[in-house]
Amino acid sequence: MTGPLRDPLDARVVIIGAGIVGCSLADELTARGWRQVTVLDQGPLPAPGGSTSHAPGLVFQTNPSKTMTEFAAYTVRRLGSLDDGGRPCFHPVGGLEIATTEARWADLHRKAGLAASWGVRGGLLDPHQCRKLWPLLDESTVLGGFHTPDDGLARAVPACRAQTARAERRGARFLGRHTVTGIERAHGRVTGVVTDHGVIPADHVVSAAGFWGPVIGALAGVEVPLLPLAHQYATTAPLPELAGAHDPSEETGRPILRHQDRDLYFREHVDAAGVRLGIGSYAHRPMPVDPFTVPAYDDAPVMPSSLPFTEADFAPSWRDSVALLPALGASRIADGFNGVFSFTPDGMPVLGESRTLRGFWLAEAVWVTHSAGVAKAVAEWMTDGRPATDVHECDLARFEDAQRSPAYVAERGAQNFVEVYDVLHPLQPMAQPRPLRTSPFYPRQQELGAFFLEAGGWERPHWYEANAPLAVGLDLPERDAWSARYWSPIAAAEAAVTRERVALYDMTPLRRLEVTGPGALDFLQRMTTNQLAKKPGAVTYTLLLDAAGGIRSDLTVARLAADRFQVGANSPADLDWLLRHAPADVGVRDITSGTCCIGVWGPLARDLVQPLTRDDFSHRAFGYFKARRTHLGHVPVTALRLSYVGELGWELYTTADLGLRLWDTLWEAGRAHGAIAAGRSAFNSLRLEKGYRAWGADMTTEHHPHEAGLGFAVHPAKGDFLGRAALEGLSEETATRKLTCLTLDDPAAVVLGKEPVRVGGAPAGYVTSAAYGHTVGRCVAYAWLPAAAAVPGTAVHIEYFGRQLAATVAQEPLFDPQMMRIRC
Ligand code: FAD
Ligand code: THG
Repeated sequence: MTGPLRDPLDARVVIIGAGIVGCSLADELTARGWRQVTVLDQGPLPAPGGSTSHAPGLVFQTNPSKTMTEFAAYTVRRLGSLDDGGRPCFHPVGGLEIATTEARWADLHRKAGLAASWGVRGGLLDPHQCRKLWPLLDESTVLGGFHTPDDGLARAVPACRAQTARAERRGARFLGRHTVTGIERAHGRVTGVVTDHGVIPADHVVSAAGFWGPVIGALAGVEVPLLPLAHQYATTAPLPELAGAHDPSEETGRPILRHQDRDLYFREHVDAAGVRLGIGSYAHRPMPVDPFTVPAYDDAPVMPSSLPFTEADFAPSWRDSVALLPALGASRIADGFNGVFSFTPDGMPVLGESRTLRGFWLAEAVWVTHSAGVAKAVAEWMTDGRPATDVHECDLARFEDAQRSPAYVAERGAQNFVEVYDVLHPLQPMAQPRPLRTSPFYPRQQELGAFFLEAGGWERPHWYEANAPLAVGLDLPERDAWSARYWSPIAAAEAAVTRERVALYDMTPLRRLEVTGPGALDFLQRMTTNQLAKKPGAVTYTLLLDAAGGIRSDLTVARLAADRFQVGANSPADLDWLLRHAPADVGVRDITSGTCCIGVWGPLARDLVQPLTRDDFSHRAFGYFKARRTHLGHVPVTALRLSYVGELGWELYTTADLGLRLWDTLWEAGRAHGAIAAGRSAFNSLRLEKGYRAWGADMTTEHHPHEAGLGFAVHPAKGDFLGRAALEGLSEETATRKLTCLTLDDPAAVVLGKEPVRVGGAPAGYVTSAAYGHTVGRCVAYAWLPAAAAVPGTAVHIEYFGRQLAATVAQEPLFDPQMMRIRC
């Protein structure tokens, strides 16, 4: 334990794994003054035989995730500044992704937008310009390319060596040929690491064991959801066509090249013998590897992470390589191997401290590309309690129970390998395993022709084909092919019915936590920003902040009894966060799976619900943001009067066993009022018109409440709460950037989210979420913009597939600012 008298800088850290992640983390921790850092590896240093030891080191920074792009950008800067024997550890040769299909060429336009959103330099090139960068390209097969001059090649082993040397100068120890065989623990904390050379005491243990993560996790009793897979990498014989252009000491010259339509990437290897081409392929069948049976370093033919090259698997990739670079036809594969590294169910790394074993950290499933950025974030997490960058997409706590089974991890991991270079629509679900989680209403939803997409393992209706007749004759603008995917004009009809009559929404996937016990009120008061000391029956919208005032989540808290609260939350990380902080006299429990919820919303919601109960559901008797227990027909329900879609109505909760009965009861009662079932697509449109934020997309820990337009939920006068001190002196007036409501000028234009926003032609921000506002007749987009631009009336442009769409900053909310529809 880190005793109270010990200097925090003397915390004893053991990092398992001296690959690029372990070495980078030792560097970052010692840079922050931590001086008791030990790095262990079972293999010899500096190339102990993990994935890093033979990584070709291509770094393409642009990623749909802002977080991942920032990790990569930091890695480029960090490795570029590292010196290994007088040579840098990063070559900024640039990156070139080429398109040979129309779909890819369109996607590269979208990618150029992402790059602009996250601040990566890049430009689209015509085939001729591509060929100038890569003379061997068959220009006739190429439609165009995306060139990113700051991407390049990381020299992973030299980067390990340089960071090791620097960390050692600051006091860190690196011990090769030390195999970890156990994790010691006491009272829910790590106390040490068992190795074949004895026990090393530790206050923190970080598993940076790459694809061996599940093995180390098993020693600690912590599930590590990743799947090791082999990936083919081959090198050609020296190519005379490439010779001469390079200085051999530079190792490489031309941009790294991606041919994603054929799941291929290329780099040059320059040495005294000439220039060879390295070819990596994701085109082959998934080849999973059991990390528990990987041979030890001395027993492995080459290295534990390097399996024999299976030539037959590479044959189609060789043909595709020759088709793209015809000069290869005269050459051959000289060398190859099947190299192993990690894939996760969602393609993102697994970072953070286990809640059940404190002091046990994971930094797994990280590419060389993101290594230094991840190391910085984990080091900040360990030393300051939070990373500066929002890491919710990488957080170990993001997985649902149903997403941690070995079967799920295996299926999704393999699928992520297959899809790694695919053109992926942001709404595109994975095919398997589905359906996994269904609400009790699922059979009725199927009867109504629900179109399901998946989130958190849940099947969620996006619209219902049964409503198709309502969409007939609607005058809707034509959509482009991309924005028309996973969308239907039926959603517009569902939105209209919600505004005009009443609709049923399946809110079952909305996370529900129960917080109970004598200390429950004090606990929630301390954890959240708003005043919760209200009578039972009150519902409050409130925020979870971290110590720096960053938004961890937004919640609704219903006080159902003096010491019982129902919390409407966002991700599994909310449960994790509350459990971490809960004192002994408070119980926190996730009740989502055993319960269900229907939102009944629209001007006729009261007409639908009132006849089903003897309780008075009038505005006077059952006000806005109030809760009560009642019966609707045979079904006991908890009713919360609130609405994320901005209409009169209730969220109606009951236990899962009664779910179908609740649905049927409401459905029957709804007939007289023209009620329909409506899906997420309409839901998202309605909530954006109303200006309601979605945590994770619109705001994260990188934002404080006043910037995000959520200052109204912060009540410093109620007493102390986590993050309060950090908000002191901050207000809407002091905010330098703001979450801003935009509407697109052209009523036919649509954007989907993450597009760059320009003000006066200069990059100014990015779209967080967007949807067509069917009531306002325009696309609504929320965006982060500098405060100076966040003034209603300001003209901006949103880039969509290379086109600059005119948009205007609007006064928010666009719909019902007087709350006439809700408070009635
Ligand atoms: P590793 O480098 O695997 O390090 C983990 C270490 O933990 C190992 O050295 C291992 O010996 C040690 N260890 C495990 N168990 C124990 C134990 N019980 N006791 C002690 N030590 C233990 N990434 C890119 O960004 N760009 C690319 O172009 C790229 N190309 C790739 C091509 C191939 C063929 C492969 C295989 C991977 C590629 N990657 C690429 C992925 C990248 O190499 C890995 O994601 C990255 O190197 C992982 O680094 P790491 O430090 O997490 O893991
Ligand atoms: N329902 C319930 N809990 C939830 C959500 C929900 N928790 C997570 C997430 N969704 C929270 N998001 C919101 C956002 C806005 C509102 C409710 C939940 C909302 N806001 C009103 C407003 O801003 O005008 C009320 C604010 C107030 O009166 O304080 O209704 O969908 N159960």
